[in-house]
Amino acid sequence: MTTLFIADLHLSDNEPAITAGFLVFLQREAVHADALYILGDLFEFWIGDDDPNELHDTVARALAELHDKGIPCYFIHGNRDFLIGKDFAKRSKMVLLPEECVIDVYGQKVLIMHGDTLCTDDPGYLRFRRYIRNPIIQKIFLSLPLFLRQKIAGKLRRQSKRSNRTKSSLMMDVNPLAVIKALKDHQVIHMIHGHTHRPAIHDMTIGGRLSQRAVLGAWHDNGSVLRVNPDDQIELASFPL
Ligand code: LP5
Ligand code: MN
Repeated sequence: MTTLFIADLHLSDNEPAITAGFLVFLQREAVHADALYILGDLFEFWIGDDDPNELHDTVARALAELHDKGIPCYFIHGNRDFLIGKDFAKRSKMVLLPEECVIDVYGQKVLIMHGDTLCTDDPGYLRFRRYIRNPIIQKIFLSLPLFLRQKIAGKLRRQSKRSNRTKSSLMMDVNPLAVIKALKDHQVIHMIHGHTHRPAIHDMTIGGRLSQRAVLGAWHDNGSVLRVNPDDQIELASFPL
């Protein structure tokens, strides 16, 4: 019995090895799991469920197959694929979860999220996030022709890469106080997130209580997965693609 958590695969046509590795992961590992949680940035970017990209179909079919074998898949949006909507969820048979969610993992309450909102030392990003998460802005964006959406997404990606080069490593990591606040707000001592691409399991003491924050790794040359089993054992593993 195992529950699996992954994030930050950034699937795209430019990285066929990661897609191939993901499909193998679904067929070899996820198929034996109790559930699969994808905590955002499954795709490099997402410009609408109506994008006729074949990769999206391949991934939707593979996830739907997993569901049909009895393994539920849950998804939390990342900062790249926050526009994944009900249509893709239906095609892939994934359950879309809210951006912060407390789940029960073998009797243990765990807060899951993408992790970008914990990066409170990066006010520029948080401002940008507020803007692009505005439902009116999203509606306008989704009503644009696909080629224009593609162009804007490309521009935003280039802009993001440029601005990330100027940000300090500390600025792009989570803020410790934001972590404590999230745990307190949700009254939990366990948290799992991605986004920072700094896979680790951090043990902390908060208010005299042992607490744990697991950070999922991004998929590049290797895949990355967090395995949790009923004996409260958690393992952060990396595997070749
Ligand atoms: O993604 P990553 O890892 O590079 O960096 C993130 C933050 N960047 C982003 C932007 C995404 O990469 C781009 C997503 C494209 C989605 C496609 C759909 C678009 C729909 C839009 C309309 C509804 O999330 C980065 C963080 C980093 O994580 C670490 O946490 O620092 O934040 C930024 O780069 C934001 C900048 O700091 C501020 C950007 C101002 C942008 C102004 C753009 C003007 C161009 C307008 C074009 C129309
Ligand atoms: Mn991210």
